[in-house]
Amino acid sequence: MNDVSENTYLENINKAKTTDELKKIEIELLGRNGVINNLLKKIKDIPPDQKREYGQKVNSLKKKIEEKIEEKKQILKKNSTKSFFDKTLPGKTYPKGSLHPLTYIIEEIAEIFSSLGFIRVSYPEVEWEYFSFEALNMPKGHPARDDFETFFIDFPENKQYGKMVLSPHTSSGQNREMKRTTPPIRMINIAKTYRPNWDTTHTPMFHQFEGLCIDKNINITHLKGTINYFVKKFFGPKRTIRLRPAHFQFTEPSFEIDVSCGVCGGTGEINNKKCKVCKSGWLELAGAGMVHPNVLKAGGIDVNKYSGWAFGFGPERCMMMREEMAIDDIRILYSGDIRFLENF
Ligand code: FA5
Repeated sequence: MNDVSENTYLENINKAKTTDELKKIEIELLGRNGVINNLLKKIKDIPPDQKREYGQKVNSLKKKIEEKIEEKKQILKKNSTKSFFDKTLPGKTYPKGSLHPLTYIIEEIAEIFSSLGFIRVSYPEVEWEYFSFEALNMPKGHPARDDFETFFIDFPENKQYGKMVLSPHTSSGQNREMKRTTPPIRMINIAKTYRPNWDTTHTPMFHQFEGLCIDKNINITHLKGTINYFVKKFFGPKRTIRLRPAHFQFTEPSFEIDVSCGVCGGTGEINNKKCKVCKSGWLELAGAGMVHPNVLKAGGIDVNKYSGWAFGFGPERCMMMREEMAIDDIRILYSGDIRFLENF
């Protein structure tokens, strides 16, 4: 019996994690064949003049052990009541989060085009002016650049590529895709785009998906067929499209694509009154056209061998034009309003 063994006994008591473990230690130390009793049994072998001191030491150790065990019992009792767990109570429920509704729409769009063999890509959100404009047949100072009002980045200008901008449209990816790969090209570029607008149909950050198809003998019928396929898959078999002449510097000829209104069935009227949603039976959906030869040339494509078309849609607008969505203000999508988001 020495200080080392005394410390070990007390430490073991301290380490006990459960009352069962403590009980086991108590038996080992204070039980009939335990440490203390064995020490007491040895008293007969102690010289008579040392017996008294020996007996006192053993009793003092016994007392310390008893006190420590009692103290530990109280601690374990307190802890066990604190962590009492009633398995029969109903579990806690936490509100489930979900992806933003537009993310689901984008995935759906990507899947439709993937089924037609279009490869999904995305190009820089912060882009050089060259890819957003020059490569798209819009040289510096060209008024058509005003149509894509642009956020400029405070960054040193590049001699070859000009200023840095927040990409104002996914058409910026056309030149990059032409340089990344060779025809046949089937690109679907889905990305964030930016313009300083804010009203019921415009937000400063929005998305676009850009289709680009370049191959031998590509013509407008392929463009119409592809968009028609998309519209029927996305909006339903009753919806139809029409192409209206328009102007984009990077396509020739160019079109606006309209989709028949899902609310009035494309008639423009409900109960002899003008349809409030479309007013005409048609909703404007996207810009499109045959890729301008200058754009193909800037991408290193042989214009005598290849032709192509491109389109650019806004997925937010597509979402709004779905009958079941009933969204009349695009800004709700980015308002962070949980009452709206919870519906998806
Ligand atoms: C363009 O951006 C062209 N790059 C489209 C294109 C691609 C034409 C390829 C030809 C060939 P536009 O500015 O019309 O075109 O925008 C296309 C679509 O983006 C719009 O129909 C609309 O759905 C969406 N859009 C444009 N600005 C915003 C905005 N501020 N907020 C939400 N959606 C927008």
